[in-house]
Amino acid sequence: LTLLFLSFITLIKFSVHIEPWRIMISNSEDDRKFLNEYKPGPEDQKLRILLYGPTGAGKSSFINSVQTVLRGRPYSQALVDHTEGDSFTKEYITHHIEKDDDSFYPFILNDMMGLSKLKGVLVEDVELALKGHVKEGYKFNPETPLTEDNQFYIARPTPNDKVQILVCVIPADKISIMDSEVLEKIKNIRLKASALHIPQVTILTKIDDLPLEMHAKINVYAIKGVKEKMKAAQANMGFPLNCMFPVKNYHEEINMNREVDALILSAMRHIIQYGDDFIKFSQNRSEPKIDSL
Ligand SMILES: Nc1nc2c(ncn2[C@@H]2O[C@H](COP(=O)(O)OP(=O)(O)OP(=O)(O)O)[C@@H](O)[C@H]2O)c(=O)[nH]1
Ligand SMILES: [Mg+2]
Repeated sequence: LTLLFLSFITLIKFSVHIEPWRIMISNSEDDRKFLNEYKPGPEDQKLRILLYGPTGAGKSSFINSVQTVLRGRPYSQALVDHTEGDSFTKEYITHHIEKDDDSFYPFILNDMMGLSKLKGVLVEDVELALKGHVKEGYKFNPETPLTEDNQFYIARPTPNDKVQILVCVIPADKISIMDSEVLEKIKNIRLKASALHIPQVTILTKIDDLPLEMHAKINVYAIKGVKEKMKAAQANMGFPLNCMFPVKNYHEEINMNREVDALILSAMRHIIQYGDDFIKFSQNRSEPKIDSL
C-alpha cells in the first residue's frame, strides 16, 4: 500500500512539474526547407504578408530579421528608427527576398506606417491595403484616408495586390501600457480583416527586453514572462494564443544566433501556412471570388 501511495505522489509531482506549455521542438532546418520550397498554388500568385502594429513595435525590424535569417547575413533593407516618436515608416513598401539562385521567394512582406494615438496610419487605409487598393510607395496621411482619385489608388486590384495574411506586431514589453486608442484601432482592423476572411497572426517582439534571462538553450515558451505577455495580448486584443509567436528581432547584432533564427523561421512558417490556406479558400469559394473580395 505504501508503495502504491508513493507512486501516486510521484505521479502527481511529475504531472505538476512537466508543464511544457508549448514545446519548441528545434526543427528550424525543417522550417527553412519549407520556406525554401514553398510555392503558392497558381503559377504567378504571390503570398502577400501585411504587417501592422503600434509605432516602434519592430515591424520593419521583423522584415529585416526574415531577410537576415533567410539570407544568412545581417540585412537592413527596411529602415528602422531608434528614437521614440511618430512612425518612422511612412510609406507602403513591399519587400521581396532574393534567393541564392537570383530568383525571389514567392512571399512578399508589406511594411506600413505604425498605429499611434494621433498621427499613425488610419484603420480605413489598412482596410484599403487588405483589399489591394494601395499602390506601392503611397505615403500615408494620418489625417485622411486614401481616396479613389489619388494616383496611388488601385481601382481594380489583382489577386497579387491583395493581402493573404495579416500580421499584428506587438512589443511584448509594452502590452500592459498600450494606449487604449491604439488597442481600439487594432480591434477595428481585426474586425475588418475577419469580415474579408483574411487570417491573422500576432508576432510578439522584443522578448529580450522582458525582465528575464533568455538563456540560449532555454525553450522560450517555457519562460513564464513570455506566456504571461501572450495571455495579456489575448485578453487585451483578442488574439488567439495558437496564432501568436514570440520573437526577438535581429536589430543590433552582427552575428547569427540559432535560437533567434528558430523563432523567426517558426513564425514565418506558420504565417505562410495560414496565408496559403486563405489562397486555397479564396480559390474554392465561388462567391465572391478572390479578385472581387
Ligand atoms: N530589444 C529589441 N529591440 C527591438 C526589437 N525589434 C525592434 N527593436 C528596436 O525597436 C525600435 C523600433 O523598431 P522598428 O523596426 O523601426 O519599428 P517599427 O514597428 O517599424 O516602427 P515604425 O516604422 O516607427 O512604426 C528600433 O530601435 C529597433 O532596434 C527586438 O526584438 N528587441
Ligand atoms: Mg517601420
